[in-house]
Amino acid sequence: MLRYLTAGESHGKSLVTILEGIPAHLPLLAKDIDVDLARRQVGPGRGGRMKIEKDLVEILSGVRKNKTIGSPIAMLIPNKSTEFFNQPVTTPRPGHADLAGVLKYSFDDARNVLERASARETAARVAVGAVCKKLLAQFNISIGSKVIHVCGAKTAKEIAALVEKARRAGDTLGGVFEIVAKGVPAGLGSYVQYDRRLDGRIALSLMSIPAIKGVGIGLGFEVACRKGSEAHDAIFYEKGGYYHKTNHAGGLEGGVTNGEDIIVRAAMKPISTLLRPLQSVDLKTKKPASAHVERSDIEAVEAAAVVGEAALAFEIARALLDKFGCDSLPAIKAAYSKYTI
Ligand code: EPS
Repeated sequence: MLRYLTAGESHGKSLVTILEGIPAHLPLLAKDIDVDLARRQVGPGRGGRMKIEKDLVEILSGVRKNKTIGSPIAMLIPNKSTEFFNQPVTTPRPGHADLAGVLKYSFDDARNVLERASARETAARVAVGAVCKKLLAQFNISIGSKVIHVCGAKTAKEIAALVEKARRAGDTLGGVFEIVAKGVPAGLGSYVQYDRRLDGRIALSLMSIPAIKGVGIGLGFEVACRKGSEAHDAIFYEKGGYYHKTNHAGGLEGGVTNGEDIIVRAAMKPISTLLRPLQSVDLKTKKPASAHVERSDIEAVEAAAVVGEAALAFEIARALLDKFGCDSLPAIKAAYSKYTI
């Protein structure tokens, strides 16, 4: 069974993750992971923090002589920026976990909440996803993403102009990104139980990324407006294989992959730290006050797309190992090639 946990606060010493269930004999170097960590750091709306950090992973365990050995892979990503860690936050930001977390844990300081709720945690998820992508590449499965729009702006020029306008106004932006997995075999996931449906697992993984408010597979919400004859993908057969000429289902039918590309979109809300803050309430005095302002991004849709790739990579890798075994890469490959013949 493939699983992972992350730990670490945004301005604490470091982020850590333990990924367990990656089979033995997979070639793995830290630089394979650092490529995706770097991709997560960029974008026209990224703020000051990303100028301070240069996210690099240290693989602490699970790898010997540049190959996995089947044991848990522990990874560490240090934080350079730790200066806010001891500063209290008493005016929760609307849209952030600040108030809900303070109420949940009976805190009088939202710092205890925001340190962990911060999207900084997604660096650890990207490290996990990068390892999963290395595994998937062994089966010619690749995952990529693109930004569909940032608050309606589509081209790089339009996005840059909109970000600049928002920056001047002390405001923030959200958007939509798309992730596509190519080369995924039919038959991953299952319809027999709710928690084995791969579409459900993908939705959970995507929706749990901070700031994601909507997830759609294939046509997503648009499918509700179509007639059945325009919504479903007709089935064809040629040279020993079934195929579809359309992919409205986004590669998943009944919670099972159908051999087409997996296509997922996610909607991200605007970043909740506004430089021109919304009204809030001071946790100590209970009097009206402006929400807390700290350094933040204007928008991070490009970064969220990289996190989305990691989320999808993990879920596909987990489903692949569920089907073809989990101990040794050569044994899994042998099972896979028998299945695909
Ligand atoms: C982030 C790190 C954070 C923010 C951002 C994402 O760093 P800092 O709080 O020091 O500026 O830039 O966090 C949020 C958007 C959030 O809601 O917490 C990162 O590494 O991606």
